[in-house]
Amino acid sequence: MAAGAPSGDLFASLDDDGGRIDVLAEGAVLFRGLAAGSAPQLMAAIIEIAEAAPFRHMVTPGGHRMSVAMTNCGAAGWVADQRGYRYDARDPESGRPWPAIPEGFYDLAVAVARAAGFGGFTPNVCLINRYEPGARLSLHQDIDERDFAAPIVSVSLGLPATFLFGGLRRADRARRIGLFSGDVAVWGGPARRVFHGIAPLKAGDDPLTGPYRFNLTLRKAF
Ligand code: MD6
Ligand code: FE
Repeated sequence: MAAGAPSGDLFASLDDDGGRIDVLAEGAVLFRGLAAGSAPQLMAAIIEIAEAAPFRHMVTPGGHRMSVAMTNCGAAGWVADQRGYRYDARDPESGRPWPAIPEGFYDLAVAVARAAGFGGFTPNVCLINRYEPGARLSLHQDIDERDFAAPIVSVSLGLPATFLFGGLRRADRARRIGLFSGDVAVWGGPARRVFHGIAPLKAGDDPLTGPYRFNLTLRKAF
């Protein structure tokens, strides 16, 4: 963990001079810049994963080619195709198991979840999203996991993005929240099923990721 990382319960950590913490909703906590120090190592691990399981633009059951490119690591990976959305133990492109979750991803997710009040988080999958300029993620809920008691830990790397944070109904008005490289969010509890998305990425040149934004989401899928 980076120096100054929050530890212990959330409210104690608010009193530390570690970093800024934004509470988006009950159960949704954003640790600003927490992973900034480890971003180069996280990025190196993403490159290694993508050598074994390349980024690809999945096609949704409705026939829409996603503008976000995705890959996965862990015991299963999230996939979309004509048949639907699911977690699959194998990469459909290669027929091979997905690469393992790097220790650095796992340890970060467990520690940040604990700091947000979710002790005992044992993620077994990690989705990796890559955004190029104009790429977006439309409003969605993450409901393909079996266990909604476990939170999701989300790490942003590279170019900034605007996160759309809605409510429990698709029509609920979404707040717009800036996400920057190194920001780590934990969502669980009542916030676990809120609708959310990413606005079209603005072009830029990040020292670490060049023209891209990456996002890791660590989950307990089953
Ligand atoms: C992204 N994130 O930041 C997309 N889902 O690129 C998500 O869709 C997401 O950040 C569930 C929980 C946290 C997230
Ligand atoms: Fe999501």
